[in-house]
Amino acid sequence: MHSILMINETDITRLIVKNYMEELLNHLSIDVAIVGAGPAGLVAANYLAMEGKKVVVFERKISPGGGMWGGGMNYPIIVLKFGKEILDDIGIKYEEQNGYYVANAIEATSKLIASAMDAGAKIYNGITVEDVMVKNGKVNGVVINWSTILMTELPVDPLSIEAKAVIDATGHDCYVSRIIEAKYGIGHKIEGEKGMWAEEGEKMTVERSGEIFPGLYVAGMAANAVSGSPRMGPIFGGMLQSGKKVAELILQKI
Ligand code: 48H
Repeated sequence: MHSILMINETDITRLIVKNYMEELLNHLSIDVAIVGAGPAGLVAANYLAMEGKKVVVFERKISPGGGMWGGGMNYPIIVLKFGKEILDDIGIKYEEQNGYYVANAIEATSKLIASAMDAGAKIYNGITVEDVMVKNGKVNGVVINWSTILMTELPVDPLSIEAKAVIDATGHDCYVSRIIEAKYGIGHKIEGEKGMWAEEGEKMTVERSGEIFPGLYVAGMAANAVSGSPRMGPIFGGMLQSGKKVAELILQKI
């Protein structure tokens, strides 16, 4: 006898496949593709989605959040000198101590994720951006594949998503920028990050965040590495401000 409470495995499968596919089909052509769901990418997603832009964040791991969950050396606490206005915008609690702002890394990371989604950004996890589309000298989309396919090295071709702007927020690897530098050049070599110097690293990361190739913007640790700036350790204001700056630059253009 069938009751309304009966659970059917194929119902579950149908709902998952249908909902995922419908959403994906609705996001084949978007305003901004963000590569990497670390703090910089998530902040950019927040500010772009708040302005009504169609934004998708592609994250190769199963869990978005990047390197912020672990704070410093896995003490889940983050420290900011600058950028507290971003904590306010997102609703992340903090305390002022000795001229710094101190927040819980788990609260901060989960709220960045939730608020981006509340604002309308989509986050696709388990998907790696393996390349970008370039037409007439401009980046105009991302080339994606399941992370699991890349991990198993199966020879499976990727799919493509068209975007008016792409943000490389892949952190230390600056993966997308390296592809563009190798295939087209960005006017200088990518040196990678330098040794620790928190104050200079924070400042330079924000300064160097922006468009490095037509249609390609770089944010967060990726901007730091592309510009050969000093690393800054677990102080996160630069990451947040970088994501916001890139969102504002893109909003002026699209
Ligand atoms: C899809 C990808 C791909 C790809 C990578 O490392 P992140 O947290 O990056 P940021 O820049 O938002 O924040 C950096 C910060 O966490 C940090 O490491 C700091 C401040 N370090 C200072 C120091 O001195 O060490 O996040 C990047 C995300 C990760 O989740 C990756 O899995 C993801 O990008 N990712 N996603 N396609 N090709 N490459």
